[in-house]
Amino acid sequence: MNIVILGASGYLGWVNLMHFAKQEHNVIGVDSRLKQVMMVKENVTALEIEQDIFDRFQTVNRLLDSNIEFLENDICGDGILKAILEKHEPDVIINFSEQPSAPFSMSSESNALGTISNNVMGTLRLIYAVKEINPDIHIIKLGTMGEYGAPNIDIEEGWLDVNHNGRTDRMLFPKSPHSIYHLSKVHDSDALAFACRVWGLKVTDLNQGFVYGMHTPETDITGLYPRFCYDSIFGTVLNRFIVQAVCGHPLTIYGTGGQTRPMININDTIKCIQLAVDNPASQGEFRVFNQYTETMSINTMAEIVGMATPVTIQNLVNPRIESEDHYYNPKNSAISQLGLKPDLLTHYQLNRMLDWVEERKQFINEDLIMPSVRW
Ligand code: USQ
Repeated sequence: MNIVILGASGYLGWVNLMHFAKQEHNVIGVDSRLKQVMMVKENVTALEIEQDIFDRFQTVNRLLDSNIEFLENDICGDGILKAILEKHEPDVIINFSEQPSAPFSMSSESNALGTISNNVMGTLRLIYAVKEINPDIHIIKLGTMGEYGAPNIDIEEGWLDVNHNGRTDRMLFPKSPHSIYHLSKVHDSDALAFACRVWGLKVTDLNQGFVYGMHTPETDITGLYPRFCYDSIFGTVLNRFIVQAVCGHPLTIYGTGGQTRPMININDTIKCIQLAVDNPASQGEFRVFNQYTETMSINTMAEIVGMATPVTIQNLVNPRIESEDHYYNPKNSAISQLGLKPDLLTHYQLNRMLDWVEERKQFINEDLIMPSVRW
């Protein structure tokens, strides 16, 4: 199979790239280095010391006996993606190539505009490229559970059966995002649903919870880990708590910590994407998976970390506008029906992560931990 992975050097793109390359697929990784540029702009660093991306790909090819091709391209550019599709004839395109941070998107008007234009334009370029070059290509797109917000009703998987004034229809589930970043993903989903409805494309939209961890079978073989952020802009909450626990910083609970969030281990992300690749959407189908394996309040996360290692806790004034006490009952049966066997957050998982961070403790910059962006 020919697989194009957009956003191939990012936290999720990197581990998926290695996973598919090891299976002897033809894998083409595309990345614009946007994340590195943003990290320099925000003056933050990741915990893993980064090699040059071309060196990294060569190392993976040597260690996994794979033949990944890396293209440094911005898919928002005119004709770039069409040329890639014409040359490499993918069966599936997996799109991770988006500005991924809610705080970054809320840090200034210009970063809000940059987030919307990068993410939505990339999605539209993808739609037009697939429509014109080969509408049979299966698009797998990373969306987010944050598109739904926290409504006071059960959250279905993308679609809702509505009965209104005696008539029924199946409609896209209403969205209530709480950051410009999450809003950009709502626009993406709407655009992809449109492309399925009007042009018959086939799309799987993965509404993913926040991801934690750094270990996958391929990182264990290669020792090449994904970019692991723990700063307040790009780091996700559990990864941050683990770093904070290791360096003895109080765990930064925003507000009361009563907010409940969907989460998924990085290795389960790969398993879900494999399931989506193996079971493609049908022509004209806009298929949505709620891609998370468990939900937990921020307080419970902090307690679980505290059971594995001594921690102190700091309840900060919440820098975000979000409910800290809410109903939350999203459905996620699609991926389990396809056969996902999840790796939940166990003490084994937690201790592995703590050990990995402990080995890199000298690189932790505590100045990056406290939140710097307010909504
Ligand atoms: N939080 C804390 N303390 C922290 C950091 C975060 O209490 O030090 C809280 C936040 O207030 C929020 C929750 O933890 O309620 C999650 O925050 P996050 O920064 O881990 O994740 P978020 O901004 O929601 O976005 C992340 C990813 C994004 C993905 C999304 C899935 O960055 O790419 O789409 O998780 S979801 O959680 O469903 O929105």
